[in-house]
Amino acid sequence: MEDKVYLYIEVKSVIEDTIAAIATALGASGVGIIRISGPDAAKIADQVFEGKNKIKLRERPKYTISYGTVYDENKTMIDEALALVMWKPHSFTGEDVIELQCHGGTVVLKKVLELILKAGARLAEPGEFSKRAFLNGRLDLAQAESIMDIITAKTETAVKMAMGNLKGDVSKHIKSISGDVLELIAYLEADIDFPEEDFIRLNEEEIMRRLTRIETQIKTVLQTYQGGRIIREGLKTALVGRPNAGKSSLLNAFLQEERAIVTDIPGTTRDTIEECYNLGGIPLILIDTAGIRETHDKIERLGVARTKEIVMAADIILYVIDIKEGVKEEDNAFLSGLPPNKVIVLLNKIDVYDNKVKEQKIRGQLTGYKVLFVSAQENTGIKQLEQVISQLFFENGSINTDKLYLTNARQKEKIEKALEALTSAKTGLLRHIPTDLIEIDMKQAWIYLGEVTGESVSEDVIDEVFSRFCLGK
Ligand SMILES: Nc1nc2c(ncn2[C@@H]2O[C@H](COP(=O)(O)OP(=O)(O)OP(=O)(O)O)[C@@H](O)[C@H]2O)c(=O)[nH]1
Ligand SMILES: [Mg+2]
Repeated sequence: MEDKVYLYIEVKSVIEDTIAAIATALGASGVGIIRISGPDAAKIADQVFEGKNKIKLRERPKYTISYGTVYDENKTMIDEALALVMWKPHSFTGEDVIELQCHGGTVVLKKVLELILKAGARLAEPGEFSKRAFLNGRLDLAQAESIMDIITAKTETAVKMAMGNLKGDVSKHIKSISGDVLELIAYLEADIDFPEEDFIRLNEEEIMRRLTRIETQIKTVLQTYQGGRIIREGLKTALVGRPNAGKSSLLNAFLQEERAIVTDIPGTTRDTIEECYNLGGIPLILIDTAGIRETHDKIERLGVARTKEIVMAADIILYVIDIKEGVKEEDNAFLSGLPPNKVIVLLNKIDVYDNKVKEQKIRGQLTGYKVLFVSAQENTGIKQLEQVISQLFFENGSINTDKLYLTNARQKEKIEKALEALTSAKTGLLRHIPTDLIEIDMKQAWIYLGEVTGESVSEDVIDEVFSRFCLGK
């Protein structure tokens, strides 16, 4: 444990260079921003930027803006720009930061960046600005990770949730749990170190009670991950079935536009089509696939193979059957290979079908599956389908945005490991093994929880987290 904390301190002390990167997306746009951060930020910026008022940036008060010109080494004008100054520690990174707002063209921005690098800055690695913010104590690790969630959010709900995490919702909760773990460790430690002394001791029953309470809290956090991941990444929903069942028509019905080609020729869809649809804040990633059948057509065969891959990775499989055709052998064969809890069977084309007797028979053939009757053509049953989907994943069928959702896979993994360590401590306690061995498990749990927020974390973990960020963030 000490090793890890020590490493963290060591990393903190090595920031001495100044980094720069283009912080905005490259392409034609009104404004493009270059961010410079580090002890020489102003000195470097002063070499390429000249304010109209002739005042050096390093002499400007914090949070001021200067209008001026960027020149190259031959005093040739490269661009007009605005320079923002932020002195440490009052900046995102906690260091001196200069931001140059130039015109947004790729060539101009790259040229200005090149000049800044020549003047002594180093090109920032992906996520390095955020990494510095973390190392300078501006953000903890879980908060830093939520920045990427905000950038990549697919719906407003996802942004709202990521904002909550940036404010520290996850961190606060995890820190409170890890505080309870630490308190228990302190009791155990006192018992080991001062066995003779007279102080309030926790008996085994009480230790077990507290361990179980912590375990329940951790489990509750972990349970929110499925919902959190869906809000962040979207729910992969595959439309699958035999050719002509109406998969592409259903995609179009969801999107309310003619996105996919629909014909009465079986085998119309060859490649997969993916579209995002906002289902009350849940990003539904609808994937239309090639109808499954044995075929000699080379392209169609590849399409069918792709359908099978998509199905394996899907969160929900909407298995579409043309109700006029009924359930065929191929349907049973395909359905039997799928996990029933992921499948919703859609009996499509009810607009041209009113055989109640046969309907009952079809239902009987599909016991164990959720079955819905729909019509892509007349848009019947789509709302009901939406409700069924949201109820599968969220209590009361809707997202409670006030609730904490764990969204990050790395954080989840660490919390799972903390849970394992706690469970092992409980098993040890039941077997009456010596207290110092139980304490080892407890400390391990505490370290894992600390790795979520970055309180106890190694350099490797830090590098791993920030390498997933985009350039300039
Ligand atoms: N009456 C009726 N016809 C439908 C409905 N849905 C689809 N169809 C028709 O069924 C035919 C096939 O529809 P598609 O959506 O192309 O079927 P698909 O499952 O995507 O077929 P493949 O791409 O070949 O696998 C078309 O002629 C559609 O107009 C429906 O709800 N009612
Ligand atoms: Mg199709």
